[in-house]
Amino acid sequence: MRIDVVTIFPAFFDVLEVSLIGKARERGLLDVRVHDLRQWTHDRHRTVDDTPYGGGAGMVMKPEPWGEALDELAPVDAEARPTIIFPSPAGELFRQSTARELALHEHLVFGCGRYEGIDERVFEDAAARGSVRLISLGDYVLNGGEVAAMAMIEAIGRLVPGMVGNPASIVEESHEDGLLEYPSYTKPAVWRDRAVPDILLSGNHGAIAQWRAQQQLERTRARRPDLLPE
Ligand code: 6GU
Repeated sequence: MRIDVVTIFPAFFDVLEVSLIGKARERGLLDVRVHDLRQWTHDRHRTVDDTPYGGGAGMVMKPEPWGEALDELAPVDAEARPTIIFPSPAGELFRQSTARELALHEHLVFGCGRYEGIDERVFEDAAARGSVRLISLGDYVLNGGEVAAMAMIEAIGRLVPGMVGNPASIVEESHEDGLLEYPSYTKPAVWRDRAVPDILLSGNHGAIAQWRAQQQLERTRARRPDLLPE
């Protein structure tokens, strides 16, 4: 999978090198390229934003550098159309199912804007080049799309076929089956007077599976009742 990231803060993405994604990169499964939006400016101050038409607080990202970035990374006449993702608190919610779906795409382009926004015409221009998605991490506000893009790249990247060492570990994690994960324990069997639940030491795999499923349900009911059907 190829991922292009356009940002005014390329340094945010330096840690991709050392993470799980860094390994995938070395193995050629993931090709992540980070681009400084300012390379597509032409004035002495490398300006990327301006005051909003109609007034109001904050600055809006100018369309011209974005247009040139997209000309290069997602040309209108290309045979393959990328999926162009703009992290935005005004977007659809990012879920495990979103990550699963996006992990199947060949080419993703992330456009990281500041939270006051990008000139609306950029989204229209992008739609001529690929399929545009505005995606939010949740109902809170970050200063810009960078941290959100990092989270999405990690969630998507680890689902790219060949990425995680043991595919069963993906199937068993939180959200993959719509429920929160069951509690985990390792040695020692007693630690600071706290014992591991007896059932896990029983060797009865059927009973253990049943107990874990029950734990998943109880935790989901307690912490995330919104995930359960009525
Ligand atoms: Cl995707 N962007 C910004 N700026 N803030 C957010 C977000 C995204 N998701 C939640 N808050």
